[in-house]
Amino acid sequence: MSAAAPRDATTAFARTLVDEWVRGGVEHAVLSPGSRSAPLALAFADDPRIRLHVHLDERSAAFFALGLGRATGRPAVVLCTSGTAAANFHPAVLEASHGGIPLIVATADRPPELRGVGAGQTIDQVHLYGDAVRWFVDAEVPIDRPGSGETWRELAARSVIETAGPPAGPVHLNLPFREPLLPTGAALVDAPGRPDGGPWLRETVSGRVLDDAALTALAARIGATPNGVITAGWDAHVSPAVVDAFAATTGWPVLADAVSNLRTGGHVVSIYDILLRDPVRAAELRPDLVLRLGAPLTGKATSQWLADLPTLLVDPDRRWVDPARRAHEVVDADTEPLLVALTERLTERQTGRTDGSSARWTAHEDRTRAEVDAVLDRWAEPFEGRIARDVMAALPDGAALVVASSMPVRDLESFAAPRTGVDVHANRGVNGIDGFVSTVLGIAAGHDGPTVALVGDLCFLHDTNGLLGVAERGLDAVFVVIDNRGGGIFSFLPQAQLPDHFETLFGTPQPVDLAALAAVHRVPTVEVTRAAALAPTVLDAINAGGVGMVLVRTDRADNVARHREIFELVRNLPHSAKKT
Ligand SMILES: Cc1ncc(C[n+]2csc(CCOP(=O)(O)OP(=O)(O)O)c2C)c(N)n1
Ligand SMILES: [Mg+2]
Repeated sequence: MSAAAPRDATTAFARTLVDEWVRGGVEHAVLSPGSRSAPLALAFADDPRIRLHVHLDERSAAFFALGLGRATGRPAVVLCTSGTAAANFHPAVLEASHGGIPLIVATADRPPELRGVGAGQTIDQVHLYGDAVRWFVDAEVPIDRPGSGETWRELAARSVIETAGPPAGPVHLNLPFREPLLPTGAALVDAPGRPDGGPWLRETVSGRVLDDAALTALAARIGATPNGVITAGWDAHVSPAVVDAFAATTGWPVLADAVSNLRTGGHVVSIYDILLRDPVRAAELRPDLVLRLGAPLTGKATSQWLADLPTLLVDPDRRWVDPARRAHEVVDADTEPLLVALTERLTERQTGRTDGSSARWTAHEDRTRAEVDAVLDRWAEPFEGRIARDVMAALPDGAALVVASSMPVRDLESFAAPRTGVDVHANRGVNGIDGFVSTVLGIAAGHDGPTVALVGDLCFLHDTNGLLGVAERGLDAVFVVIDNRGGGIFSFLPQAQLPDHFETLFGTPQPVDLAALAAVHRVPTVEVTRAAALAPTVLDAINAGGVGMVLVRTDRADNVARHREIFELVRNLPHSAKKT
């Protein structure tokens, strides 16, 4: 190479981005093969501080990166080549956006002179994901000019800040590269980072706390209401101990969805979804005020019961997740400090309420749960509600449970008992049944303990490309697949009464042998045929290590019948003698 050879800007740019991302806390990169993305692919591969995951299918790659973001709270970078590859990231970008998950999306692109002229593998990637991203940049082609290094560092460092939000969400860097794409061997353009080894940019953030007057007014309102409830959905961002202390002080129960990670503590009610299907109890238990933490509860029965009740919506990120328009007042403050401050204020007025509604609820919780559990325990054949209950109960402390959309997330809400020690994850941002296998494997890659998934057959089938190469990834995950041969959820909906169309348009059973399909990917399957065998089989599969499947077959019609039997049983339990 002669002394006059131009310095290599492309390689320097790629290595600078990776260095800056690492300084910002990025540990994982996920990529799919391609040529235009080669500069960054090589920079990731050559940096020992990065754990690199390569996935053929971009849709799977992006969901894997989403899973990493879920498990670690830090962004993974997902990289692809130009063209339709970038479009395959879209579902995961949407879930990251609506689910509030950090994710740095890097799409390689052709340089400007090759756009709009019919060049191969070229589409318009500018603002490809619309307003689903927190930040978009169509970067400049890397060139050697004074100050480029600083621009590159600022780009990567800012992407880390922007993806953290609040609210956290995806950012999109569209990165055009001009050939040559591989290192030229010439000296690199100089792009030194901060000498202390830290990121180029740091952000100072302040929490959102209510001022004194607002806090006093809110505490007065809550303190004057003995008959209130707290509801906790996903995305609540508060620790169970703080919610429990607040519940103790107000005397209010915590109706906690399993996906809130708050279904633990002495004031928690887990049986509400079944309980409130009984119109008599639903009327008896009607509160005067609702404090909502995180997203709404999942089940329809509870959400209808909550209609028209005065609701305080704690919404620190102003995400306005209030599809049924329940909110009467939006409280714009970080949940944890808000509840701590309210608990202090309320404690000054009184120490623990005895006239709160919590006692009534917990009596129902104990009694109704025992009745429901006794019926479930008597059913020897696998029942989907019991599967959800038993998987949650069987997990060792430190496990992550990833629950799929459709019936699994609903059954977990209806049937899982309170417990500590499990991190529950679900793609509830847009409730897709896509990308699930990859999300689970991404969570497994970012989580220290065992990872177990609860998923229906169609959701599992939707993303079996996520299993490509799984036996070589060194991951541990157990997929508990409920094979009811189709979409069991639709049997609960009015279309179940359309016999001419139901199976073809909604049930859609797939003629696939799931165990054989898993075997193609060298994933072993154990089939469970007795309900009582599920928990020990899941534990065995965890202990075996690697990725495995536990298959449980159920019948859709029988499943609906047994759900209804449970609801009927609860309606027929003796009601309290007291007339309301
Ligand atoms: C990407 C996507 N496509 C379609 C749907 C609509 N959908 C919701 S549930 C469901 C069926 C899921 O079946 P399965 O995973 O077997 O769970 P089950 O209903 O049997 O519990 C479908 C197609 C969706 N939520 N997401
Ligand atoms: Mg199914």
